[in-house]
Amino acid sequence: MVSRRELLWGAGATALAGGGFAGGVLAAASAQRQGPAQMTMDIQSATASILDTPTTGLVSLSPDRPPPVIRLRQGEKFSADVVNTHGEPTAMHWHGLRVPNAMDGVPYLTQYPIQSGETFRYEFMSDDAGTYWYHPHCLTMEQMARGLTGILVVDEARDPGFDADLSLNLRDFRLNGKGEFIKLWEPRQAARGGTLGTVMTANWRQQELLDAPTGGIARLRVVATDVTRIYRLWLEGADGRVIAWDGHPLRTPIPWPSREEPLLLAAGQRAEFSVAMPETEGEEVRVMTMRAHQPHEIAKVRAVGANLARPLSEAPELPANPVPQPDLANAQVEEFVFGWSPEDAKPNYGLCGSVGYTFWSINRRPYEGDATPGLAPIATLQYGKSYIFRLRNESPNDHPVHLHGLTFVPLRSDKKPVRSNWTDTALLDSGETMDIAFVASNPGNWAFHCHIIEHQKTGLAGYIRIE
Ligand SMILES: [Cu+2]
Repeated sequence: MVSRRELLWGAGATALAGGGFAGGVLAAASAQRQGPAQMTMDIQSATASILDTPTTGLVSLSPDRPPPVIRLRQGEKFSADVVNTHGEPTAMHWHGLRVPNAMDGVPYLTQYPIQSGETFRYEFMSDDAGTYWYHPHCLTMEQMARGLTGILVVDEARDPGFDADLSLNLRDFRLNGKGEFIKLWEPRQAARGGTLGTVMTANWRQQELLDAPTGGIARLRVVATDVTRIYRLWLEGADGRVIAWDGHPLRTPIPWPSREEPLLLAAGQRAEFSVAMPETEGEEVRVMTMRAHQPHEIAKVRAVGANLARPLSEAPELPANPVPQPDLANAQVEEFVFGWSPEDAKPNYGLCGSVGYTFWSINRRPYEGDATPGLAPIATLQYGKSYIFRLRNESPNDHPVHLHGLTFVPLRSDKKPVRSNWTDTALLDSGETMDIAFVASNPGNWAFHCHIIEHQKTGLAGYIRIE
């Protein structure tokens, strides 16, 4: 059995220097850390108790814990040796980070799959601080659905000064009452909104409990790493502010969510909150979401220790990340249509999984598969130029569309007000057309796909080239 302490070591709260709140992290994370961080990520089978009985057949980086929160520091080199002892091919992607193309972890597009027994070294530096995540981009429906989705935090070059730094990795598992995996997805759901899990978790726990100083200001990072679900989030029992969205400090405010107006967090997206902890020790802040149309408490943050009595007005400010501003007056418009497109798939020669049929397409073209010889980009962009992508969802389902290697800003939508916050994953509602803008500032071949993994694996994928 995994003790609660060990689970926290793996995935929950992380201590700030001198803080003393729960746990360490896998990469060197403290303010005292010197020089480049190096770590080994050993992909392997895992067993852990998500229900009352142990669940086997999980995939993680240790035998009995969730994938850890990996921390690196803004502007410092990071390197990770991904060691594959799992038996299936894999490749690691760093969702939201503007890494060099060769480090992006997309099989056949940026590297060959890491086969069992092989090691691949990823090395990069992030100019952007904030909350990101990592997951394999090969056999994704197998490996992600079985647990291999972890939070990646890039700490600001200068510590902003929160009293606690907490992370929640939200994801579901498809388990029966005995804790055994059931069929990971259903084709009839893949052709619609996607197959939801049966057990909702935060940090692989059904009722996660984190600690933060009484009366302090906690930074709470919430990451939707589920393969399907669009979370509807709010917090109860505390006042606070939404401070960052998809890794980046807000440019346009997002209101503090409530049950009536929850924050929608789609698969792949992240939100950060400044939370004014209760001033009475033992009181709890409840992290809520909707489950089957009912409010559901997914985690709690408990006030511990002496009252710091720090008002919310003293909440730290986050410095902006150095994302290049698109030149809208001279931007070139490219149009993309996301739609339905059932057909039998063409043969896929790759090692990273093909389901043999498609439901979805971009520009009427279902993705031919990672390893298809001569696979062409769906758009070719000129390095350094500004672009507006007009994203049209002609399907009756929602699609969180993710662009690798770049950070973009939503400009406008024909269905809802959009906020001009930097992001890498835009939730397109059914029937919606949204314009997004960015500078083609990172050369290479960048995957562009829906983050409902069943949609991605059944055609809603492609890549763009910046040259
Ligand atoms: Cu989708």
